[in-house]
Amino acid sequence: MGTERISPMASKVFAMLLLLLLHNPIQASPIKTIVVLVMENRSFDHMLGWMKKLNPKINGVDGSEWNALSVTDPNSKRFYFDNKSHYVDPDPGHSFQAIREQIFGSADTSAHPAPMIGFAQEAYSMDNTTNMSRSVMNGFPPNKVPVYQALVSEFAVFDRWFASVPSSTQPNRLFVHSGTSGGATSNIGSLLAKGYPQRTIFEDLDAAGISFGIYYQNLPTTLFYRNLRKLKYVGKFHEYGLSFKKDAKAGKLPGYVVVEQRYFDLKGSPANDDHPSHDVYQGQVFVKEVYETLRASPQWNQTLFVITYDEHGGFYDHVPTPVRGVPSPDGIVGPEPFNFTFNRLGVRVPTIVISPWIEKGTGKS
Ligand SMILES: *[C@@H]1O[C@H](CO)[C@@H](O)[C@H](O)[C@H]1NC(C)=O
Ligand SMILES: *[C@@H]1O[C@H](CO)[C@@H](O)[C@H](O)[C@H]1NC(C)=O
Ligand SMILES: *[C@@H]1O[C@H](CO)[C@@H](O)[C@H](O)[C@H]1NC(C)=O
Ligand SMILES: *[C@@H]1O[C@H](CO)[C@@H](O)[C@H](O)[C@H]1NC(C)=O
Ligand SMILES: *[C@@H]1O[C@H](CO)[C@@H](O)[C@H](O)[C@H]1NC(C)=O
Ligand SMILES: CC(=O)N[C@H]1CO[C@H](CO)[C@@H](O)[C@@H]1O
Repeated sequence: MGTERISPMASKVFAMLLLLLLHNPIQASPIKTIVVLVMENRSFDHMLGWMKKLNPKINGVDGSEWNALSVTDPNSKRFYFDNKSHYVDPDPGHSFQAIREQIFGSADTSAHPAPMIGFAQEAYSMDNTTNMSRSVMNGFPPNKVPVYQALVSEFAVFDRWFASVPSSTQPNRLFVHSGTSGGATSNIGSLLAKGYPQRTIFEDLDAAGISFGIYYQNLPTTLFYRNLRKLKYVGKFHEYGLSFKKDAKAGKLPGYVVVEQRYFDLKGSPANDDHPSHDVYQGQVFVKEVYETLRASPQWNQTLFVITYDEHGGFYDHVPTPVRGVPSPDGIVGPEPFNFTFNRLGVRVPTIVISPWIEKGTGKS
């Protein structure tokens, strides 16, 4: 497993890669269990950019990167990328329009490569104290995200992995297991409640005779796929606390495992999805728990664990997001007023792939 450039259609390719790994009749793969954890709303540079200090092959930051408060004013205050992120951050904008401004500095999307200049400016439009502008131009020093620090140094970090849609959480989460958002470019409660109709990797796995299971905490977002609500899949949903450690310990994890985190704070159980303003420390504790559980499982030797993020959550990233040659997954055009044709990707997000079959410290662009 290397970290060669992942094609722009990250999740579509991702889904195919997973199927291939699990179901390759020609070459026997040692991987029999793939575990997927999709964290929330943080960019690559925000979480992992400073890890370049530990491994110069990682396409991260060195502090020379900056955004101006106003992209049209040459004398505007500059915010250089810094290492002072806090565990509990404000929640910057990440709607379709907000992300367009972050990437291009305006509503004009013609620039190529994408300039990545409008993060501080967009944050300023939400908070004119400049506090949020400063916070989007910051990342964590490696020792403040020690679990990722360890995983990045031991396994593979992907530094060319972009959110599938330059928009919010649910369109991107829909992409993860079905390679499309079915036209969604925002979180639309009524459509999510109805469920999205597209075919997913779960039906493909089912058809190929490969087992799958969803270990959820307070809400399985995989239920936003209508097909997963079929009665025959009821037994695929397991309460994380009751079943994950037990199944892992017994060597009974299915072939494709989705671990869903706690998306809401409950009394005594803080949210652990890393979505601002949720505490990143809780996310670290959770990732560590999943990792330790897998490592201790008799299935570890055949396991591939993928940690990725749905989207960048409004935080700066310096790598131009692909804006040319991105194929639409299904030709569906997004709703007005943007009529988005799914011809560009979102901002780069952290992705770490973990397996005993991965060479230590794999990370290059
Ligand atoms: C791990 O898997 C490989 C190939 O499937 C096998 O040769 C090896 O013995 C296994 N090691 C352990 C510790 O199970
Ligand atoms: C910031 O916004 C507040 C109102 O929302 C306004 O009173 C204040 O003048 C603004 N400050 C600056 C620096 O624009
Ligand atoms: C902005 O940050 C300053 C200094 O950290 C703090 O005193 C102030 O309360 C913050 N303002 C807002 C609106 O968060
Ligand atoms: C943050 O960056 C500064 C300047 O490069 C450096 O001196 C400092 O040690 C860094 N802080 C941490 C916690 O890594
Ligand atoms: C989006 O599509 C609608 C309906 O086809 C059309 O009326 C509108 O002008 C389009 N808007 C843009 C910005 O292309
Ligand atoms: C769990 C959570 O709060 N996630 C948020 C991530 O961002 C989207 C917007 O894209 C919010 O709607 C989600 O609530």
